Parts: sequence; C-alpha cells; structure tokens
Amino acid sequence: MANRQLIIGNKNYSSWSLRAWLLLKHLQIPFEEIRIPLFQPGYHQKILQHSSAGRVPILKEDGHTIWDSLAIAEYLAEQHPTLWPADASLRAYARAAVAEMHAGFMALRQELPMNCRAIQRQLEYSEQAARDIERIEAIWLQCQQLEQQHQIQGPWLLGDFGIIDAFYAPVALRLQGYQIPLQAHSRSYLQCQLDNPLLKQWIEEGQNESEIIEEEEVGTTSC
Ligand SMILES: N[C@@H](CCC(=O)N[C@@H](CS)C(=O)NCC(=O)O)C(=O)O
Repeated sequence: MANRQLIIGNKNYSSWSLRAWLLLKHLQIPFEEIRIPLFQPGYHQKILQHSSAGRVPILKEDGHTIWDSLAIAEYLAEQHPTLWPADASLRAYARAAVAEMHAGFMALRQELPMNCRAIQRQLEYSEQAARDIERIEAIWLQCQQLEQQHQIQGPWLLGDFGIIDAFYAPVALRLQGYQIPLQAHSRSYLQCQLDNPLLKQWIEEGQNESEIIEEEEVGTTSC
C-alpha cells in the first residue's frame, strides 16, 4: 500500500484542506490525516516540515509532495479520470469553473469565511461579495443547463461528484452558514452538497475542534 499522508489545517476553517480531503475520501483512497491547527504558536514551522510553501493542504505520497489543492486534484484525476466530466467540452467548462474558484471570489472568501460552527448567522457583506455570489449562482445554473443539453442527470454539477463539486463544497457551507438568500436552483445544489455524508463527517469533526480563530469568526447569531 502507498505511504500517503494528507496534511490539513483546522477542519472548522480550512476550506482548501476540505477540497483535497473530500476527493481522497470520495475515491476511498486510504491516507493518514495530519491536522495542523492554523494560527496557533509554531503552526507555520510545523507546516514547513512538510512543504516550504507553508500552506495546507499538502499530499505526500511515496516520497513526493504536492502542496496545492488544485494540483492534488489533478494528480488524483490522472489515476481517476472520472473526477472530470468525460465529454471534452464539459471537462473544459468544469476546469474553468474550478480555476475561477481557485483564483477568484476574493470578496466572498474574505468576508464570508468557511466556519463549520457558523450556523444561522447574519452578516452584512459588500457589493463585491454580492457579485461573487451572483457569479457562483450563474455558474451553477449553467452547469444544470449543460447537464440538460447533454442529457446528464444531476444532482452534482456536471454528472457524478467530481473536482468541480469538491471545489464548490466550501462555498455551500459559507452560503448556508450565513443564510445567504439564493435562487431555487442554487438551493437544491446546496442541499445536495449538505446531504453528502463525507461533508457531514467533515463538518461534525470541525465543529468538535476546540481552536478558535478570532479573525474567521464573523456574523451574528440570530435569536
Ligand atoms: N492555493 C492554495 C491555497 C492554500 C491556503 O491558502 N491554505 C491556507 C489554509 S485554508 C493556509 O495554509 N493558511 C496558512 C497561512 O496562511 O499561514 C491551495 O489551493 O491549496
């Protein structure tokens, strides 16, 4: 069996870690999980022991190190091509949507941090964050339209669960946690994400963590 470790941050807060973890779990690939709680004294040194990039997630397999969530996803897809849609045009769309997530949506990422413990919170957010949410809803809608055109069944974005769904899973948590009003098509995809037993497992484990990162605690709890 391969010697494989996934180094992750706090389950409660680390959205990039969640993406890599979900893909490995979905593929039922065995791995040792090494959790480094972020922004605790000495955390950076601990990450540096695994990768000089100093960020999680990091996948270590049989002596090589992959230090970025998208690179980990692509690495897994080489062995498991079903992580991308089979059709070339859908695959290109999925890759573009994943690239947009990986490189963009800065306002959403900054203002609505992923926080598994944020349940029914209320939050004021900027116009830019609102535009990010609008854009995400447009991507999800176009995925559903493409599925119809290609006669593919949902409930995931472009066929079976894949990299695109892993990349938008933390977005679902953010939209749910801060009670963002959504169109019907987005609500049904959000529910599909929240019903995923693997995401449920991650959320539960995140909620049970003890560390608090004050900067990531935003919004107020409604009574
Ligand atoms: N582009 C990287 C981003 C990784 C990243 O920013 N990870 C955060 C946790 S979610 C981190 O390691 N933060 C620690 C720090 O900033 O010191 C990826 O996709 O993996």
